[in-house]
Amino acid sequence: MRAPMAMTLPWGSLKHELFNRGKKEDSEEASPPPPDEEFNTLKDKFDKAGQGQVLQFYEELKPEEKGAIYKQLSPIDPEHINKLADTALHPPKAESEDQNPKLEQLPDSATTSTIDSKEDALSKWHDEGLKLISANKVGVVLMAGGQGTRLGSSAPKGCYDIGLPSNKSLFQLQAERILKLQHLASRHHNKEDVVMPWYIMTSGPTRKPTEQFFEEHSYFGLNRNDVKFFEQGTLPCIGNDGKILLESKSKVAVAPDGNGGLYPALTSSGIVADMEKRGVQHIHAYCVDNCLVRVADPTFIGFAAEKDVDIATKVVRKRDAKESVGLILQKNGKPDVVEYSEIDSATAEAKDPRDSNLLKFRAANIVNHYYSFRFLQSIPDWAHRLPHHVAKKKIPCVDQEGKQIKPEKPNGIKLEQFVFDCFPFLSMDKFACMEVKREDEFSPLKNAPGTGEDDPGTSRRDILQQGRRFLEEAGATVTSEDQKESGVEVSPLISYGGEGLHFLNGREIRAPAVIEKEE
Ligand code: UD2
Repeated sequence: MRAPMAMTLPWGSLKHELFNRGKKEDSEEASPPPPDEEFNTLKDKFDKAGQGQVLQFYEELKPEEKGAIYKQLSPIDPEHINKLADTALHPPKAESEDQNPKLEQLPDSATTSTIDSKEDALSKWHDEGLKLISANKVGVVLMAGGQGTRLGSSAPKGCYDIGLPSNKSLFQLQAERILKLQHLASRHHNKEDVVMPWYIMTSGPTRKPTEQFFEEHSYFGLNRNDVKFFEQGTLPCIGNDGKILLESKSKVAVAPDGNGGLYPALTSSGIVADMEKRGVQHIHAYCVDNCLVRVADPTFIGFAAEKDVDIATKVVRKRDAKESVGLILQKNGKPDVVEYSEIDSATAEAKDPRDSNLLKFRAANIVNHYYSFRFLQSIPDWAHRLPHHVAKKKIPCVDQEGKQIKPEKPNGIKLEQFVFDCFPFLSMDKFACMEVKREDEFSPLKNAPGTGEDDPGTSRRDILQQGRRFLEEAGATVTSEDQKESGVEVSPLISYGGEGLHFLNGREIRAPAVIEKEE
């Protein structure tokens, strides 16, 4: 959760920003110290930028420590960091337009709702989406670099076991939805070898444990050649005095660059090139912690393809004015998102002029986006324009004497980019929004067990209740001794979204249960 005082830095023309990210957290192999001449060049660069403090302990470091900090600092441009730090710590007076941006709901032309769309429209989109999947034109991107601080788990969120009867992790549920969809598309359109490549973005802290988890579970039955891990960039943490902070005498304090780091990473890690090689034209990108996520939802893909947009996004109706979600809206005539950490209460609580029972801004972002391949190919033209958001944080670091400090209150800022900040780069006709049912498609895992909202218990509840609804729609009767255990888990390998359960028609199922075989 970002600190409420987060601010958005204005766009800078930071072309080199795209490739000027901090080095990805490299593997452990030790690097030799640099030759004196190369070290002095680096030192001059940082001294000139007033950031020489990052090398203040260099002489006392061991050779491999010298190599490590040299390697970490080399790709960083201190002048560029100064620009970001200065704007972050001394935000310029926003121009009048930004001061009172014209916020409106999205126009009806850019939105559709599965809740009140006609069945034949939905099934047309669904078939079109399955057809594109069967033609190997669809790829999946998972944003899995977040560190799940609020959840209180040190493992990557996708590894989390929300306590289902099967004990499947979020990663396994998502992998099995991909497997099932490949199978459905193959059967529906009579195609062999249907493959949806799964590109998984990690960050420094989540990379190794994520890859290990997939190895240990043999990629959940997926072909490992079609699962590619890549890493987002990092940005240095900055003290309130604008100085880059040291985590230790030989390491700069860095943090993942936000899920907006997806764009430079897709390009620099060769993922866009891999999509091109495979002929992928339609991409679904989503948030790891939503246990109900319909990975590569054919209805969503078919809808976006039919409208021929560059970006489409799914939304649910905002639960209440305080819910920690971004709001999809129109800002100065462009599609945009106002993040929960940056919204003012008047905007959050504004009522719909047409119906005072409804919030005016109720299209809640659920990090569930469609991209056209052509849009991802254009990343180098615009990624440097993505703004940086500022979060004031307590950042462990070392002081002038090299003593470790664990601050009690925010002592600096982390900079991050948001994945939806490219929406305003589009004209409204290249953008679309699809409202979906919260109970079927959104149950985020954000908070520690027992919180009572957006936590493992609500995730488990929502999956099991959905399974119960699937069975009842298929004509089964679900009974249960205990009201609290009235749900049924339906394996994604048996049903992606409730289809194919007719074999249970007329059957009585005693909850809690797991449906994982087609008798
Ligand atoms: C995100 C959305 C918010 C709302 C909410 C709903 C953004 C910027 N905000 O807020 O509008 O939709 O989710 O659940 O999308 N991630 C990375 N690298 C990072 C940071 C995050 O890959 O450096 C991933 C993370 O693993 C997750 C997704 O981005 O899959 C969202 O991250 P989060 O859960 O930290 O975002 P949150 O809940 O603050």
